[in-house]
Amino acid sequence: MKPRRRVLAATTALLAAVPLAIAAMSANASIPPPAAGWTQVWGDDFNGPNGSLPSSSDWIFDLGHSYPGGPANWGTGEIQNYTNSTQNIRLDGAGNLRITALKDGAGNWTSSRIETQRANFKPAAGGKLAIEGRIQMPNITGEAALGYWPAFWALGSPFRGNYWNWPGIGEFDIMENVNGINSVWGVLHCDVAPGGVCGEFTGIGNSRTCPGASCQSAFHTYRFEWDDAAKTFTWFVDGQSFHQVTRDRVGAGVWDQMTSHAGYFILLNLAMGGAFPNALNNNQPTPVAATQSGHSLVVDYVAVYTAGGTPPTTTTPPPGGGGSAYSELQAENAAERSGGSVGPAEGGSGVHQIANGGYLKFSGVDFGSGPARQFYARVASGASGGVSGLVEVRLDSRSAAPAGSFAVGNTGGWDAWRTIPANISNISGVHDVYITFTSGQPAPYVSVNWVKFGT
Ligand SMILES: [Ca+2]
Ligand SMILES: [Ca+2]
Repeated sequence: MKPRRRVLAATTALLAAVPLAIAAMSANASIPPPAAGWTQVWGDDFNGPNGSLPSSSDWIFDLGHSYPGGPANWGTGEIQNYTNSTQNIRLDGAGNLRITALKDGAGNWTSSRIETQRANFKPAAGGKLAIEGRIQMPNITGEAALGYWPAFWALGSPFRGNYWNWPGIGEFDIMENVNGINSVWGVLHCDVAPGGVCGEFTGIGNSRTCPGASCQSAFHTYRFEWDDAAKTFTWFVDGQSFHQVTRDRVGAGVWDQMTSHAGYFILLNLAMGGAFPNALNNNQPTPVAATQSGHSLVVDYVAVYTAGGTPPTTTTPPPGGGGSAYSELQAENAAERSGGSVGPAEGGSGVHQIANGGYLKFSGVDFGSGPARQFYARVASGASGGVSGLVEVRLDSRSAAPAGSFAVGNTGGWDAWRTIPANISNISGVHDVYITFTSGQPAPYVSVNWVKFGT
């Protein structure tokens, strides 16, 4: 969401030296094999026919001027309308994703923003996580670039479906840039805003010029590493580290708040205007009349790697329930079900169109010593306007008081899946888990793919 930020850190960039222009590197490479000791756990090389969209099994398209019910202008003051038109976002047929900002005849800007379906990128306990992308920023500088704001970044998973818990859930800005300046910014957002240990809305950041050819004229590799053993976050450009934040700097409580949830999702976007580019334009609004339409953020690949550590224990629930509370409990495998119907969901199955009074029972779910404090459900809803209801967690009895719940209404359609978190009272030990559905209207209001718990 990247709210109003970085006014202080940003000023240093104006003093950055202008580097020598060097011939651009090759336009496309494939995802590099992991270094020794590392494993690639996810990636997109953006191979596909020219003019096609990036895969919706990997990416969610963020549309319009905000998340549904989220802060206006994506919390940053950016002015563009995000679309999923291939005019704004497409594969180029040469192995790259291109996100293009366009101004129409009336002066309105459009562009695109995507985020990974997966929202659980994190290192194993004691291990490392790396998020890496090979990217060329929009190839434009000077007055014609005023307002361009490309970004490659990650947000903590509890943000999805909530949208008001920033920055405690954590934000890693792996690569950000504004106004065609030859610099990459790396920033951590955390704790509370304004203020807090991350000094919001600026965050804890640093910037540097791109090595060799400018950030605009060539591809560079931007990488973020999270080391759970050393308790550090480190930012790199072309293998050179330029920023690091340690747990000691933010304190164990803030560190744990942003590292103990289910993990992070990755975003790519090209914003126009907003607080950050405005701040670097002498606090004058951007874009300006001279800002040139039609330039693209070009992404060769995004890849996620892990190394070392102890992987979390995951057990496959036996049919009918059971298993770990911290793995996905598939709705379609519930030991008992009332309401809804089993059907396809996201490549697997789910329970569709549940209404008031429905429930799912999972028998003998093991929370261990926990305690679990988070509940997540993967849900979708095509409910008509005004129709909503609760998804509730109850232990050991359908009539027990809920341990936690969230409300859900239309998510954008019965296939528009979202992971929605809720706080729950501390749970440990083994319990029968009932997911109950309560609404004031009789119409179906929610489909469920799976549920799980987190500490
Ligand atoms: Ca590629
Ligand atoms: Ca399922």
